Amino acid sequence: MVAPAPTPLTRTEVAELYRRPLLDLVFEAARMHRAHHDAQQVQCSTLLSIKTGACQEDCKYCSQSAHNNSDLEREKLLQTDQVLQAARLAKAGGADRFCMGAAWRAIKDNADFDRVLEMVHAVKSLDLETCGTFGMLTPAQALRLKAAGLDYYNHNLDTSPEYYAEVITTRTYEDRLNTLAAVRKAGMKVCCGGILGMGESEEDRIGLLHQLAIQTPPPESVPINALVPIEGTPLADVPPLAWDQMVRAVAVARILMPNSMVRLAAGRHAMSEEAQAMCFLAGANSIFLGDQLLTTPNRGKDRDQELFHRLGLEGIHASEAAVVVEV
Ligand code: SAM
Ligand code: DTB
Ligand code: SF4
Repeated sequence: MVAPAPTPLTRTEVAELYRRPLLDLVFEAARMHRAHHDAQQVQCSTLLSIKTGACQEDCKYCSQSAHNNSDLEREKLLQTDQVLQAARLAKAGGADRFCMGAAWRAIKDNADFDRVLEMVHAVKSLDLETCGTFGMLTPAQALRLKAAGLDYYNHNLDTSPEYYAEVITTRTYEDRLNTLAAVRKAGMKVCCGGILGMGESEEDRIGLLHQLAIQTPPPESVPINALVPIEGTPLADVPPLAWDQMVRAVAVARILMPNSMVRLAAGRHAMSEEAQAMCFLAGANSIFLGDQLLTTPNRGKDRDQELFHRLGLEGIHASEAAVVVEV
């Protein structure tokens, strides 16, 4: 007998989960986490902006959009050697994955793309996992990235389909989904999440989580970012998010995507250690490690090492590479 098709997850079900009493929700998520993962282990990625600023997209949260007035210094595409040096430092600093970000609307088939392929290949040869986020890409470009050694492609849905146009007008949700399909088809792992605290409603946060969870298969990596407010952007003065909203989002992501890595991503430096602890309990098992995200500061390794020690977490690797890196 053919098994009946599973009923699709509805947004109402996600809403019910999201609005459960906080401690019940966290308890359930922690149980799910422990059933699918080693709850002591936290995966650590380090970010590098390989091309900074002057981006054509109008993302209202971003320091790098040419439509915004942040006082960010623009920088052309780095040289492969510079990226390789940063990757060595990231490895020595305890990261297991190196993520390269470019402020592009989309990849173009030109010499810059050839250089990015070279960078990916070089970073991969250091025995690090590789991740890239370079904007929209075609199926053919996705295949070239995969062939160069890119393990993960990060491309976020950012928010609910309804709120999307309030935040970005120069591309659509559909555009994002098309790139994600190309990434998947090329055989790379998908890193896809969003940003909370952009003035969206709770219903929008639920909508985002629903969209992530109904992807087949769901993303292997789910970054939950809290908005890092940037002066000169339209979202600079949005009131900060209540701490329980991050915990709820992490917990719901964990329950709906039990096998995925859920990353407590940007915004950790503005969160209390207690709130972060609750996120780890609720199933977050990945972070960005180091002093810098793409264009904004991160908590830094020393503080994170202390936090991991306090919570009994592991995953910041003391690498032998520290000895061979010349700074
Ligand atoms: N340009 C590419 C793109 O948009 O896909 C890659 C780089 S972009 C900076 C990567 C992601 O960083 C965005 O999708 C967004 O989710 C996140 N991000 C950017 N600025 C942020 C901010 N101020 N606070 C939190 N997350 C942010
Ligand atoms: C993701 O979801 N968060 C990272 C990564 N993917 C590329 C980026 C966070 C950027 C935070 C703001 C900045 O440093 O510019
Ligand atoms: Fe450009 Fe990405 Fe920033 Fe949007 S989020 S402005 S696409 S760099």
